Amino acid sequence: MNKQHGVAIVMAMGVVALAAMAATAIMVSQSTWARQRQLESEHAQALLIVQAGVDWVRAVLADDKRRGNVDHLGEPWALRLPPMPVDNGELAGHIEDQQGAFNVNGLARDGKIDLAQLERFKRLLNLLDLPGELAASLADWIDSDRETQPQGGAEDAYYLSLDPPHLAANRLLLDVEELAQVRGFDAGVRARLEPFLSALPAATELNVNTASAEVLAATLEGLDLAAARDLVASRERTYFRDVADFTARLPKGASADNASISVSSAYFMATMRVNFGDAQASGVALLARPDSKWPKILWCKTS
Ligand SMILES: [Ca+2]
Ligand SMILES: [Ca+2]
Repeated sequence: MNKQHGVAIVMAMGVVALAAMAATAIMVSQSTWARQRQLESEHAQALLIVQAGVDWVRAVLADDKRRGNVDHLGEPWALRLPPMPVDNGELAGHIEDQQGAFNVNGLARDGKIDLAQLERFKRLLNLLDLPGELAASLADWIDSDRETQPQGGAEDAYYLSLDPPHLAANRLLLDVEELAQVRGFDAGVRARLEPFLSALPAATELNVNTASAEVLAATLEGLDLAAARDLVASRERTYFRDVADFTARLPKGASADNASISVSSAYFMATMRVNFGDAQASGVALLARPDSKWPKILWCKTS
């Protein structure tokens, strides 16, 4: 074989090899692209199922309202259902009463701190072994003035010293996640505290039928955590029919401010998780249920 012939053969082999490589590369990229497109389409469908799930929750809550005004954990909306099969996937979700949590937005009324509610929040922090100064920082974040609360308060001067600088919000929280911006509410504090909190668009009563022992102990005068747990155990046997039933069943020495408690709720959180094909989607929606009206979506976050 002469040298020229050899070069021609090697080049021809190269051309064939490169053509094959190019063809493979195109096929790979086409299939990745097709795969990507398929995942996007499945994710879009999963999001539609999340939305359908939120509408399902609204129907459940509307139906519950027609059945009566008392809301308790033995009702259908509070059930933890197994994931529901949907075509090519499944939907799992649950509903939580937001008036069973401590509503941080009750700390201020018309921009002014509600001192009784601030004391209750301090009690909750104490029960959870968290520093009491957090109450002052949160109060300043929400109150409309720019004067710093004693013991741990923080207004613009503090937030302007941060990088990047910002201002105190001086309004109600839109969502509990906003606590991340408030002085002292680091990830560890939030993980401990957030299961007990809600951030509703107005001050609300605490639903004693759905509140945790911790929040009950924080809200009621003279009720320690052990007594609050007994009260929850008693509630699991027989829910509280009304506020009078609740106060009659309080242990000696404990007292409630009747204006701050209730046995019914108007705010709920729906949490949805969907698997569809190979895609996943999730959604969280805050729902308001005004009297005899279809529940409203106040906000909905999906991913
Ligand atoms: Ca303020
Ligand atoms: Ca202030």
